Amino acid sequence: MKNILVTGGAGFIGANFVRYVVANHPTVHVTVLDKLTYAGNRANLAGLPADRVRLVVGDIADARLVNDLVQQVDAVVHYAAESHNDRSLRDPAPFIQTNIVGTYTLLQACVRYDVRFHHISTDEVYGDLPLRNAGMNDAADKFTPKSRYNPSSPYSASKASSDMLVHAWVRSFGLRATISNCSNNYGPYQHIEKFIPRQITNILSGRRPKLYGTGQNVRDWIHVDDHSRAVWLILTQGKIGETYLIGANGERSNLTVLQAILTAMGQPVDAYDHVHDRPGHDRRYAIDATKIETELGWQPQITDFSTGLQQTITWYRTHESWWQEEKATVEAAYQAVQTTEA
Ligand code: NAD
Ligand code: TDX
Repeated sequence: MKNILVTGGAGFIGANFVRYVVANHPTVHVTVLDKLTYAGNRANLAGLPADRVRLVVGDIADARLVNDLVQQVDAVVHYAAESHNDRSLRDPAPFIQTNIVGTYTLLQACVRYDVRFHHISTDEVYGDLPLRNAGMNDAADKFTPKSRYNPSSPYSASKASSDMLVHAWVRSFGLRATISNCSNNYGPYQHIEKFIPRQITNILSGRRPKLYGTGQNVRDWIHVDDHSRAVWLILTQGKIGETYLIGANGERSNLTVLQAILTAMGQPVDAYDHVHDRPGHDRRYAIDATKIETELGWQPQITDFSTGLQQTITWYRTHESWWQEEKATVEAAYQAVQTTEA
């Protein structure tokens, strides 16, 4: 792998992946294709060497541009997407266009030029799991590569559709592709509309954190750097046609995570507001990562959530200029649809 195209490389996970590649694989050159939507930010790639990383601003659904870029590389790592469930409930159209039509456009180009393709997806394609009862067998109730697709939101349905396209292009056209479905990421450069950075920046800007519903919903948290390491392994050693699930045994209720943030930031544990729940809110996600652990030898390295969270809080504290300008707009958009519960 000498030249790779990273779509969505100016977003949260894509930018962290580009930084991981630059730091750990010195012979690789990265071209980023990113539309710089509200979620993309040039600043996420600031400071990277110009002879290793090039940013092309454009749309993954632009077939001419995509064909031009794909024929110049050995592999495509496809992160670009509309990624936020709440937005997909308000306006699904860009999710269909980018996540489905955009992925299709990349697949066609990769078949035409016989380029290796890695598709970044989410555990949300499998829908949700029941909340765990005390004494329940751990391994028995997690998502595995054999779990049934059962997406709940327009976002997760569009990602499920894109996964299906990849499967079909492998089987019908011999595309050299792999898929990974990862659990909830946290770390630096995550957009402040998302749960953890929203609450951190609420506290930093004198606002109260907002919890949906009762806060009993469970997410399976993984540090973004562990995700990047896993994707690199799959890209270089994964088996064509296979799906790998990535997760770090990080199940936590939203309330637990919020209270950890409040405590780490010196606030009382009840200093937050309950707001109305997300429609169709998935109850619980949990990943069984046995396959990538046994077949590729991957293990998460950032296993202490409180340390990872503290580093993330410090990052937002020391990068106020990265998020401050947008904060009022993001909160105003939420306020238009979310009312505080009595
Ligand atoms: P993000 O919203 O932070 O970044 C998405 C990036 O894609 C942005 O830079 C945006 O400008 C770009 N983009 C959007 N539409 C585009 C288009 N039409 N053409 C080119 N670029 C476009 O998202 P993220 O959280 O970094 O997620 C990245 C990928 O990882 C997504 O595919 C998402 O489904 C997947 N994923 C995310 C998580 C998570 O916890 N955030 C977990 C599992 C999988
Ligand atoms: O203010 C909030 N309060 C709150 O309680 C927000 C923004 C969220 N939540 C809850 C909803 C979820 O249960 O926190 C949980 C996490 O919410 P999000 O950050 O919006 O993430 P989620 O919906 O779980 O989806 C994320 O993980 C899977 C990413 O956004 C997706 O791109 C990824 O596929």
